[in-house]
Amino acid sequence: MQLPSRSLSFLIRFLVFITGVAMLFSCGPANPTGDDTPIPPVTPSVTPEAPPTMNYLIPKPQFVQPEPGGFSLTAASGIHVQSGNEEIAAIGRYLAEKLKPATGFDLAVLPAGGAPGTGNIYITTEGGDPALGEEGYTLAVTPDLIALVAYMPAGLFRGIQTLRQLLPAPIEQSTVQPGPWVVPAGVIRDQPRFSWRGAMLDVARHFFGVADVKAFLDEMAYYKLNRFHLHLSDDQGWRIEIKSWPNLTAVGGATSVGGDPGGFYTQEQYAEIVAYAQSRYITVIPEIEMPGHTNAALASYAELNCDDVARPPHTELEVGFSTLCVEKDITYQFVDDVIREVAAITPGPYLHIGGDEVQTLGAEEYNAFVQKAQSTVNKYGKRMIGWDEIGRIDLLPLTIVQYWNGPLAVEAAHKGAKMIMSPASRAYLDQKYNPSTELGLYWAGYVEVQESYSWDPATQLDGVSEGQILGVEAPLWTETIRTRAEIEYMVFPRLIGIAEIGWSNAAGREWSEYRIRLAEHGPRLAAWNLNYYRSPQVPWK
Ligand code: TNX
Repeated sequence: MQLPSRSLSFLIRFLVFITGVAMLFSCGPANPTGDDTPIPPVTPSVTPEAPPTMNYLIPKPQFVQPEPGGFSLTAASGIHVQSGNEEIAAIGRYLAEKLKPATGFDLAVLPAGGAPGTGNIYITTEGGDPALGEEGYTLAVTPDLIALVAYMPAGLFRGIQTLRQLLPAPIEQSTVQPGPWVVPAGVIRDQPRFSWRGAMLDVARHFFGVADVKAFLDEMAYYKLNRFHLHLSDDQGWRIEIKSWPNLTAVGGATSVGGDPGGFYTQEQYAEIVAYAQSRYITVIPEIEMPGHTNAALASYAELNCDDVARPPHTELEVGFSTLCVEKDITYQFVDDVIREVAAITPGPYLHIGGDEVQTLGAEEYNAFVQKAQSTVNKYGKRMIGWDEIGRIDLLPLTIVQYWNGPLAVEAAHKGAKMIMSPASRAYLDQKYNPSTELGLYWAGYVEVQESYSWDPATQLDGVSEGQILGVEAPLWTETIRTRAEIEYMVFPRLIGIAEIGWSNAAGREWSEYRIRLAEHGPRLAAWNLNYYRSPQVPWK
């Protein structure tokens, strides 16, 4: 049976805005059309009990209205996607792919001519409320139908993560599980607090290949993160092919911290990462450090040094000693070439130039250099981002400052710059959890799961208000991190809390409640074989 889509959007508005909906459902089967059209009975006639998953969503949605009963997903359920829209069809296929391993169901993805009949999933932007913005969605689950409606496809993708979390935890297993696969009934209306919800991976100190990055992106997507910052160059390694300066990877790409093996992405591999991220509605932000943190470049090309002598490779942890030669024209040719090539393979609007920890330049030299880099980034059509230290220069109106540790970012905020909040003492994923954590550093203090969750971006810094803050980002620096399992240990579960800080309202966000919800995610992380840190602060399942 086909329901006209106008009736569906009526249903959703009805569910969201009218009170007393619970009664409607508790008095017998609901008729989703709101008219008198008969609907076939639900099979099986006794719905297995719905799991309490609505209470365990992370990030916590803005509005949740539970209803009695649930929707049973069966092998006969279809995923009906708005017809004539390939982007939404791809989102439907993504959902089918995520549900297949544990259910064993090969769910059909079908073009919908309006809302489908009983037992199906419907995914559409038709009737989507513009007030939901780019990433908001409404998920209405009745015993008959799952209707996911958003204003934009990104909202549908975020809503699918909610749907995955509403299913019982075994849905994340990679082999067929017994089920049943019941989604609790109710209405969720949700949208993010901040537009910037990010994670950073340092592939310069240790290199991680495309497969590791894709796994990281999948984990980010599950928690509705939308910015992936790739730290592509540093003293110890250069990780992105630059066709006009091939030694950057031939020489600079060969090293890592501690003499470990190097590596780099070809431009094609980088494009593969960008496309994979895009398919998960994640924007990639490439970072090329300058003028400091550049020993790998200085080792690759003698002419980038003021004394024309190539530097030896640097595989120790020490920072702050290196700088491009800011007096030479060739340096600005280098900066132009690198930014041009990286901008050309980066569809997102941002390019990060680092700019931190330069101990070997005077303030004037530093300022003049960063000012020029800013013009170059702009010339190639991107918005520049830099760490705290760029707060010293005259910033263009669209330039963004990433706060990590110092007062200079606050200075930038006073000049009107927008900010990304990555306070080291809260958001740094490379800081040890406690004194017995073997991996990681501890210069910003130990960051247990509670510390990384219990803060608010809008009140973290005196004199910086919510309106200036784009959002949050958690960086993983990899001086001590060599393997995917080690990444997982430092990132999880802390990144999950950062994702909630970025998405959910500050009001009502409480560690004592969050830790219970987080515990429920343990079996999901375990189903992915994720090597997460079993913090004693969390009552893990
Ligand atoms: C500081 S954060 C750095 C990085 C290090 C990190 C280690 C920032 C802008 N600079 O170069 O990897 O500390 O925690």
